[in-house]
Amino acid sequence: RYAFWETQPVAQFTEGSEPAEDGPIDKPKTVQDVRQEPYTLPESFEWCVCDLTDDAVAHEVYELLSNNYVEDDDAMFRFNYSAGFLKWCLLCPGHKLEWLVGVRVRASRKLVGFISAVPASIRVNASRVPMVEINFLCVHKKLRAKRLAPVLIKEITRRVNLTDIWQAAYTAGVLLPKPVATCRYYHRSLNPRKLIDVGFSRLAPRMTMARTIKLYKLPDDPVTPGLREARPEDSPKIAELLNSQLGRYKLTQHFNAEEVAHWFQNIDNVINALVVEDPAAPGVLTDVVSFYTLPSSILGHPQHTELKAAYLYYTAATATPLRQLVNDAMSVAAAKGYDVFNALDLMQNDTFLRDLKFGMGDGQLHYYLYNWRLGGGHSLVPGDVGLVLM
Ligand code: NHW
Ligand code: EN5
Repeated sequence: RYAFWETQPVAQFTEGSEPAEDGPIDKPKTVQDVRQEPYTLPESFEWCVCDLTDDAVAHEVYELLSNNYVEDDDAMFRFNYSAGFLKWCLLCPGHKLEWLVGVRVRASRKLVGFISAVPASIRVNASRVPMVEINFLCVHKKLRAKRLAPVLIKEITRRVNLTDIWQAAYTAGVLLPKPVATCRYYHRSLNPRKLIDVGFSRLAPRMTMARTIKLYKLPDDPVTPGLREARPEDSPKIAELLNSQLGRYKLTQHFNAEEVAHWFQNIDNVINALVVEDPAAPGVLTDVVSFYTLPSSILGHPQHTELKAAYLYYTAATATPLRQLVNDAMSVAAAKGYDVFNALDLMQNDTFLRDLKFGMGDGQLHYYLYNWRLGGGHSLVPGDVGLVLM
């Protein structure tokens, strides 16, 4: 069934009696044990490092993904990560250019494959493990089903292992051996007319367009006193707030202040991070809410070409009701012209999805760990997950 994944140190569907404790699946190895030579590609291809600090290269990666990356089940929409977004999320603290792996056609130099890794401190139950997050695995549509993906995966594994990191976290819409958790996408219409026009959503039975637009109307401005954009100097306080709130989950990321300064900043059309500064206690931050921008191309529509989507990133609520915080973030997004606000059912999100008029999407998101087993083969429920990948 899974010719490649059956050979990898990942939990398998067939396992019966797993060890009771969490821990690595592979026997311990050292950097000396790691193969020195890159894996062999078919003769007509070659490896390259995609130096995203070079805007021309960032644009090549953008073009590859824009034409060949993830689509929904009915091939109506395709993720269209912007070049600026790719630079932000792949040139993060601790990034290594050798982990931005490309495959080019030797003859033409055309970029036809990509995979990335960025470092992250991941906590699984009681263990804090240095890992990488793997993302943006992509093979050009004309080169599919030729077993190039396993070569990309083995090569990035080798490059990560060379730095003495042995575990990874990744998410995918497809089912592979074996998810640690499975989450669902939820969608909140901000611009229902356009969503209906392009087939992203439908007019509910017995609803008119006018009533639908009214139903989804949001306030022009946020209502929480003290809500403002996060600033670089907030980072130590945000880190404290966030890590303490993320303490409740079984799978999550630990952020240091430098990482917070990167992941919780405000870059137009890339990332928005808001904080609540207690109006009664200047300098005290009580809440955080953030969302990232990931448009989708609308495939084959005569008028509309792009769906502007915001994705809820991390939240940390201690003084403001989570529901109000997220509603404020949605008001901000609506005012900025986003068409839809998306969220997963992880963290405590199930406490507001209904009230805030989110509807369940047709997509799932499976969470995976490489070379890390959950004791007893137990999997997590969405409410145990406090990890959001881009
Ligand atoms: S998930 C998004 C992945 N990208 C896309 O879906 C874009 C559109 N599709 C494509 O570009 C986010 C191709 O279809 C891809 C597969 C490249 C997906 N993850 O080359 P073959 C991520 O980026 C397995 C993992 O012939 P292809 C996370 C498949 O099951 N494996 O197929 C990435 C089969 O193996 P099997 C996937 O269609 C995490 C084999 O690939 C997969 O031309 C990566 C077939 O290969 C997926 N999304 O190319 C793992 N989709 O066992 C990281 C298919 O069944 C692991 N496959 O025979 C950790 C590494 C680091 C460790 C460090 C310690
Ligand atoms: C790695 N970081 O399927 C990520 N999206 O629901 C890779 N559906 O947008 C993994 N099919 O339900 C990504 N509208 C896996 C997801 C791949 C993309 C995907 C789904 C998520 C999606 C939309 C459009 C469906 C079009 C037909 C959807 C219904 C929304 C509606 C809004 C109003 C209230 C009811 C629901």
